[in-house]
Amino acid sequence: MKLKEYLKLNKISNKEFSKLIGITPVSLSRYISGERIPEKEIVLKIFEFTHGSVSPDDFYFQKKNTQEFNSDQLTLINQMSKQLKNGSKRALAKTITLVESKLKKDKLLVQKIFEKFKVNNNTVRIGITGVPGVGKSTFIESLGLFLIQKSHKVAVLAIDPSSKESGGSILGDKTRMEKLSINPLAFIRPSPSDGHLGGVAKKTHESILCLEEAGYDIIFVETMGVGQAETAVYDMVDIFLVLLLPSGGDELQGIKKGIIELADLIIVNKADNDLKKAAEITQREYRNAIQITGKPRKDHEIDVLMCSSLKSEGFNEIWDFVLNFVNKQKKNKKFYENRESQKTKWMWNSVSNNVNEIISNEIVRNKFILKIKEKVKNKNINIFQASELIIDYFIKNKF
Ligand SMILES: Nc1nc2c(ncn2[C@@H]2O[C@H](COP(=O)(O)OP(=O)(O)OP(=O)(O)O)[C@@H](O)[C@H]2O)c(=O)[nH]1
Ligand SMILES: [Mg+2]
Repeated sequence: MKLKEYLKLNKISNKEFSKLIGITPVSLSRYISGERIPEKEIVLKIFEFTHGSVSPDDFYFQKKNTQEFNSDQLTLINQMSKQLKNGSKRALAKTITLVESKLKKDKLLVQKIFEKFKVNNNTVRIGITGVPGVGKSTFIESLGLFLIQKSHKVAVLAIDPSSKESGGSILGDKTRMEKLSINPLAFIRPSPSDGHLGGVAKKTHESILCLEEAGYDIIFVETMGVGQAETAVYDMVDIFLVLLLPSGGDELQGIKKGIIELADLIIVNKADNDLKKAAEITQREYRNAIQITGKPRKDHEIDVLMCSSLKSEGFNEIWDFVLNFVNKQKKNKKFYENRESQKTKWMWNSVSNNVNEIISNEIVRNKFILKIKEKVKNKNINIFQASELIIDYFIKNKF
């Protein structure tokens, strides 16, 4: 990073820093402005004092500064942030589209918009999983409407296992939440999974923050109970619900066993009409099963409840459980710790996404990499050497 950025980020004055490395403030400001390039010893000292954040390259190569916005762009950012804060659905949809964009210029805009976001711990982020057809969308629609009646604003991020070929998300979910999607106090966004982590949209965490900024205080994240997506969603929410079908005596359903262990609450859906009896049996079975599997996480007793999403039955009990859970977590500070550690996970996620993006952009057109590929093909070098050379190249030139 440039020295100017480093000093700003670490709140170090020019005077202080020049003293640290033993030069005059005037020389330092010349180095910062690029008017002069420092001597080798000074460059090394700066490298050492900044723990490698400011490297020799930052003085010798003038990278195009893409961080600066012109006044029109700044006005646009301010306008968008304001509209978002006022709850404009248009601004919200636009911001999430920017969040999902892979373009560098959009990423910079997103960063700028996010700078204005305030921490909001008065929201509840709810992850919902279960096998296809268990009724996740119906459940979210009914519970969502139930919560809107209690004066909440409800948002839904449905992570679609969209096929790579179509490149888009299945619209089914939106039509399945017919009533919720037209409600002024609700916002539904199907996110294309982009083939990442078996279905989790890369940008779900960022999208959640946008929704909260726009005033949505209950955020549902729907995902299917079949892949790795669950653990990723689990890492983004405050409470994780697993929906089950009434299976009346069947052993564990077509859901991965590990997913049950992630559950903060298990809900047997479709407890209505002729499925009611089967639902009661499933409830009993799972209540027994969770006792056997031992202590739940988070010092919290998990439970198995029943509901009918079609008939909107059982929601009072479910919502009481959710509120109780969140309040307890807030009391013992786990809620805040959890959100903090999720931020760190988000950071690493973002690092690895960016690194992957940089690498995959280069793989197809970089002459050096193509040469290495050729060498491997001709058996001039082995895979270990090739991977080391490539990593070395990226560290020196691209990161
Ligand atoms: N009897 C009954 N049927 C329900 C209930 N909830 C959902 N269904 C039905 O189950 C079917 C699947 O519901 P969805 O809400 O689309 O299920 P989903 O889990 O979101 O499915 P995917 O998104 O494909 O994974 C639909 O035909 C619903 O009408 C319920 O409480 N009772
Ligand atoms: Mg669904």
